[in-house]
Amino acid sequence: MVNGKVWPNLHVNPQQYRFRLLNGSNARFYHLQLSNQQTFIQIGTDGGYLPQPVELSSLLLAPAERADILIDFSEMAPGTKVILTNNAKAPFPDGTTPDPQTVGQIMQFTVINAPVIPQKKLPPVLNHMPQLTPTKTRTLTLFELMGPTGSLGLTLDGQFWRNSVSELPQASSTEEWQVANLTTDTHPIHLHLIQFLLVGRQKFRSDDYLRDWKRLNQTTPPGTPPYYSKPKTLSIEPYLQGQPIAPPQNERGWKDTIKMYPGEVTTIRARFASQDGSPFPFDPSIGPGYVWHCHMLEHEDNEMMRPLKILP
Ligand SMILES: [Cu+2]
Repeated sequence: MVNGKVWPNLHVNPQQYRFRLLNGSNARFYHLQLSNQQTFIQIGTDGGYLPQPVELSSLLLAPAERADILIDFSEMAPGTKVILTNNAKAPFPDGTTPDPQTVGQIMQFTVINAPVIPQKKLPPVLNHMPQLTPTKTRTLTLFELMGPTGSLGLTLDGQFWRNSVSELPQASSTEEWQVANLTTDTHPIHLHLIQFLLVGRQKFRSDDYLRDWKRLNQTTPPGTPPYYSKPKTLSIEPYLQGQPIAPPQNERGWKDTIKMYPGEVTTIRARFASQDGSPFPFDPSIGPGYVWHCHMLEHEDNEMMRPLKILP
């Protein structure tokens, strides 16, 4: 469904169009492509322009992620129909392939007979990203609570929403968050209040880390309810595998929601200040405070959300 319509058609002039995409689905990821295999250009992410325009043949968009893209219809003859398709498995990444006749189709464009409007050339540089230097590093986990008959829910660091606040960044400080995904799903992790930068991702021995993390931490009280209160940090360094994976070109802009893949540690740098680095024009330490959470609705409403309190 696009803007409230199922499989809509949009008549387009033979020219370049700008589309601002938001994945508003509960849990479904979209891996978008054009049916004529044409490439398109991404110019923006969640929080503004990318450093440079990025040419893409496909785009993976998780729930709550945004993308600012340009599609050029100027080379297409009037009457041409192009379909925006999706082949992302659900749940992502190991679920079932979408039916090409239903959720495999998003919308159709039909090129109409109209004069071609010459397009403006894109500037080579769209935005300048700052170098963020962290003064604190946190290692956190995406953690599935398992019971004798299977999953009991998804959590951040094994904690419930109601457990005391554990993420309390100082206003105007920069923190590096290394988030180890110990589950089998990709989670779009969203921080409120600020935009952050992706440092990179890296594979790690998640089974060994999970085993050692459970040894280090005890459930409170043991058994039921099976949550972890004030979990201790387990260094991720000894478990890392291979080389760090640099951010893809189209994830090098400001983000507030980032895909965290299974078996990977995702590292972000967050400056708890205005986007330009200046102090907030308000007191962010005043309640009720903020949150960070997975943006899949069924996860965030089942404990995969935690308070985020800013210290003055
Ligand atoms: Cu999730």
